[in-house]
Amino acid sequence: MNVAIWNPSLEAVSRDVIERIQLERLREVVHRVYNNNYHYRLKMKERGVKPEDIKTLKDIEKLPYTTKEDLRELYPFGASAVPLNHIAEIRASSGTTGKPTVTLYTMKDLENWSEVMARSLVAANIVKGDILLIAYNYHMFTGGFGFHYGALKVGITAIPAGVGFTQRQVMMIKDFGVTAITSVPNYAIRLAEVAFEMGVDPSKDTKVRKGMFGAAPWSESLRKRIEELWDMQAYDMYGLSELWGPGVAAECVYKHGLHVWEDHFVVEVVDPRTGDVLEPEEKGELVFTTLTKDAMPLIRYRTRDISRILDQKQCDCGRTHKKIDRIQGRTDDMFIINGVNIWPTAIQEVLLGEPLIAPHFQIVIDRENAMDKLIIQVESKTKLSEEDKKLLAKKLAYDLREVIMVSPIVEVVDPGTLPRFDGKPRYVIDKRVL
Ligand code: DLL
Repeated sequence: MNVAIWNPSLEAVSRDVIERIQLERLREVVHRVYNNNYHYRLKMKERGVKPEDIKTLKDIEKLPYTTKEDLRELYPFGASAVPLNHIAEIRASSGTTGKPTVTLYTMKDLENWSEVMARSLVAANIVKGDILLIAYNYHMFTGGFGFHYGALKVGITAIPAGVGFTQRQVMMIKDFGVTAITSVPNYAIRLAEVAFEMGVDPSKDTKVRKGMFGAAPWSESLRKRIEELWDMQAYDMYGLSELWGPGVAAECVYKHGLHVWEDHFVVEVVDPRTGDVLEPEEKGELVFTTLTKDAMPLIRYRTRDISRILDQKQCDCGRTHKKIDRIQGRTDDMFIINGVNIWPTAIQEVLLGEPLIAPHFQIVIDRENAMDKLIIQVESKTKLSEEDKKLLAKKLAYDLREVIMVSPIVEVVDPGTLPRFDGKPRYVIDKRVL
């Protein structure tokens, strides 16, 4: 297997060295926020913890958590640890409710962000010589710029395609000889769909053989679909705006978990209800402490993303940084049907395991006679007779029940009838709250 490493002197060092770097940086960042940010100083005082109390990595557990609500309260610049004239870039989340969360970057941040992005791209074997279509939004979203900065650092040719104008994107893929693409996972399907409409078979008529996808949860079955449609290797990329953006953790060519760049972040997994720290392999909420973020360091930031730290066996790629499992969903993405917790990715996994089904579905939750009703609408790949639709729906309802423990109503609909998303997909329509 072709294993390229961007920065072996930091990515493939012994655990001792990584942990030494982490402890040194952790102590430094805790001192820095305590001295430069009234919010952290107050929270640490409330907990009775001082910077000098951080003597080992385990002592991180003494520190208070930071939440999205904290960041909203600190809008716009209250989470900053540097004077405003040191800020090189300001971004803000789209924020569906209330105030957006702001992320600030100094030049040092942009340099470090480029570094973790370079590592992530190279981990997915996207290297100098590749031509990368960046089909992420380039406005306030971190996807477009993050990949762009990383690509420039590695020497990859970047095409800042943005989202939408899908026919034009297909044309560029063909005409510019694009070898790799990056986008939200569902957009890779959309691109293929439009390519076929234009008489272009992505697996035969394009040079795209690699892709890196993230920004929304996706399943192993969706990965298989993308890989088949494009004849490509598809890798997972994780990140969030509060921690620069993409580039927090990335899959290597072995596709068995995502390496967290541990010289920049300390990762913990905690019980989302109690906040108790969990052991490796135990599933819970990811919590990150930033070690090198300059403008806006974050201490024990609660992501609401569900995953687990994988057992510490060294990866065959040679990297020694800990791996996390693919994101299973968010604590706030999960919905509850008559008391049972369900994540959309579990539904996606079952639906796409069925070869007759296209990767487009919608989950509608409604209430009838005080009971919740789960309706799953899904497109077939080709147009089916009414009778075949019913048979397929019945089979899917049965398969889903086995996995999610709730009996859904499945409706198989014609190809091309459900909404498409160029950005993050919105799979769930909850009519109980409308
Ligand atoms: O989505 C940054 C990003 C851009 C990551 C491009 C990867 C690729 P936000 O808009 O702040 O930032 O959204 C962050 O998206 O907390 C997760 O819930 C979700 N997410 C991000 N990557 C993945 C992934 C960007 N690989 C939120 N799998 C995170 C599942 C993901 N969910």
